[in-house]
Amino acid sequence: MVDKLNVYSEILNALKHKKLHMTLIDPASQPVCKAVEIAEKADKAGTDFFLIGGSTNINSSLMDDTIKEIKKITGKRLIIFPGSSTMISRYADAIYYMVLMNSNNIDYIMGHQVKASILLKNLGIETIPMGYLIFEPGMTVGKIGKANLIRRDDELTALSYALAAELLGFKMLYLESGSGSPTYISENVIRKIKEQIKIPLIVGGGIRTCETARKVIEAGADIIVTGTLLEKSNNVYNDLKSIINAI
Ligand code: 1GP
Repeated sequence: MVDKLNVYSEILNALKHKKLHMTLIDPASQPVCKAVEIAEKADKAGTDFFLIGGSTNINSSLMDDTIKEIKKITGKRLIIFPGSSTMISRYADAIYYMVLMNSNNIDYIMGHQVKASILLKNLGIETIPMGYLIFEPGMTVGKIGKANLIRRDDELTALSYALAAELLGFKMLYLESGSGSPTYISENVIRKIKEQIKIPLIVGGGIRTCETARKVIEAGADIIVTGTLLEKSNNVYNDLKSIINAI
């Protein structure tokens, strides 16, 4: 039987050999059957992990259905990428236990985490503590999360948050420009942060081409996340394959 409590170790082990790609599936963006179709193609294209979640219109029953169905077609790990404490599914392999560090709303800093803690403990689900930073333009998650958006070129503020994340003991750091963003996290910001922190660095938002993926990885990202590309693409397999090859 696969040990349920080792997703973080699997990520660290995989990072010893290569950069990683994570496929984000937002259950609110399409019917479950379409989410499964996307996941199947992403799996074949070589994605490493699946993130399931989003900012709005998702409850635990939709999370359950989506995760259960995707598990039927892949052996890869499914990690909850929660927008709130109501998006927990017992069927996931792990959850990013995130703190939106630059939120102006205490709910996203310590509210949802506290609301979910007893359930998470009872389910025995692996939690991966993660610092989450939202940059301009932020898109939906920036608005919902009441983020005090970090300017795209503000390396000093970004670095201050990143160091705080590591000093607080977070096991990963996620730099987000927002799903569907027209821009992606600046290479200078990624480079500056990567020089100073040791925890794995995830970058997402606005990555739609292999050129962008390569730039983000070369700047120092350990893991890239793509979501919107897969929802909009007419050829998920090819588009994703070229990004995964690039990284
Ligand atoms: C959103 O970073 C992810 O949380 C993915 O963004 O949908 O723009 O790929 P995209």
